[in-house]
Amino acid sequence: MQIHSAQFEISAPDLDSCPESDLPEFAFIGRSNVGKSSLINTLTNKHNLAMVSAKPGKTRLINFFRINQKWDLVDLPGYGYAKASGQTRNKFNVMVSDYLVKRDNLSCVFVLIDCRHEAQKLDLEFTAWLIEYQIPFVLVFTKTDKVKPTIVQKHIDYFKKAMSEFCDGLPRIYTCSAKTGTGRKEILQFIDQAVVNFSRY
Ligand SMILES: Nc1nc2c(ncn2[C@@H]2O[C@H](COP(=O)(O)OP(=O)(O)O)[C@@H](O)[C@H]2O)c(=O)[nH]1
Ligand SMILES: [Mg+2]
Repeated sequence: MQIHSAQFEISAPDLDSCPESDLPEFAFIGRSNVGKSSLINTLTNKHNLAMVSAKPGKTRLINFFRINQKWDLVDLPGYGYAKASGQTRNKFNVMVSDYLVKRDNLSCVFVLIDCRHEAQKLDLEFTAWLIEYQIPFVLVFTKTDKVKPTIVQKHIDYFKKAMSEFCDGLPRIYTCSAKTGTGRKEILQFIDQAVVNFSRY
């Protein structure tokens, strides 16, 4: 897929404030610092598109970007937002889970995982939660340029093994590097296909 246009659309503080839309949505989520903004910029070829999500006050909002006038990329707040107090964190979780569970035009969630670490409890818990709620998702292991391919593979295998404890099949898995552009083509190809299937449906 070629990216012809990518524009920031709107930020929403909760599900009710999300724009009405019939276009398929692809939501990106992961722990903060996982490389989400970098991946969004790489995918869209816009080197400060996701900057808007990093502006003070926007990091805890659902940010919508319209791509090629055909689909929406949705930047979700990082889960496990460590600095938020109990009440803020709770509100944030409700907002994200509300969006993920109830958004009708959500096509797929991209769960970003830092390939440099062994499977983290929070990431596993989140994938288990997605499975429980039957929300379609794929895994994206980020920052692959930072470690040797054997380490990347070891961490992917470990994650798969941990997931097999609570899930039958396994999700689609991608690897990416915002530095080298690895994985960009494959991820965009997957979205392209999902957009076609979504229109048919
Ligand atoms: N080497 C390398 N660094 C990356 C990559 N992706 C992100 N980073 C760096 O990791 C840090 C966090 O990235 P950012 O995209 O802001 O993460 P976010 O908090 O998930 O949005 C920044 O310093 C990025 O430059 C990558 O693929 N390779
Ligand atoms: Mg960011």
